[in-house]
Parts: sequence; C-alpha cells; structure tokens
Amino acid sequence: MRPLFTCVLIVASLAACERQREAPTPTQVVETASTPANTTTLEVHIDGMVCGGCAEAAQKALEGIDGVRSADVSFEKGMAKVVCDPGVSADQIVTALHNVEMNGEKMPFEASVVE
Ligand SMILES: [Cu+2]
Repeated sequence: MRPLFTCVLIVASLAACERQREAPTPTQVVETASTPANTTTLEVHIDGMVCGGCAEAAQKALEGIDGVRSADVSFEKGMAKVVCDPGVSADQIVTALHNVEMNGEKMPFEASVVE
C-alpha cells in the first residue's frame, strides 16, 4: 500500500505544479502584418482606359504615390481600388492619373474618387 500511496502523492503534486505553471501565462493577441492598421481603401473611377496596358500604367501611377500601399486597377470596370494611408488625398490620386504618360504621350485619364 505504501509505495502506491507515495506514487499518487507525487502525481498529485506534479499536476498542481503543472497548473501553477500554466496559470500566469497571459492570452496574447498578436497583430499580424497582413492586417495593416490605419489604412483606408479608396474606390477610384477611371475614364479613358482603352486596353489592359492603360490599366497597368494607371496602376503604376497609383502605386507611385507616396502613402499608397497597393492599387488594383480593373480595365473592364474602369475602376481602381487603392489601399493607402489615411493621409493620401483624392487630389493626389486624380493628379497622378492625370499625369500618366505612355510613349511620351499623355493619357486621357479622367479620375474621380468614389470612396
Ligand atoms: Cu491602353
């Protein structure tokens, strides 16, 4: 009987020790880089794109704006989705698209931010 009793005691105290070790561990909420805090998504209507190349040029122009994280331009929809810092203004976007050139010629892009 005695060895078994000792064994039970040891197991019980090990379990208690285990509980003590787990208790102070705080639940951690980790913010990942894939959810960028403090960004805003703007919808931009773009007139004047006549092919996929136009959309690519528009995308490059948008991504060249300081504070723009990413731009997704759809030639079919004549729209762009721009993920940017809140400080980026509609004016910056409209101006950047207005100044797009291909082969040295200014593209006839007319943009407006829908938001
Ligand atoms: Cu084109």
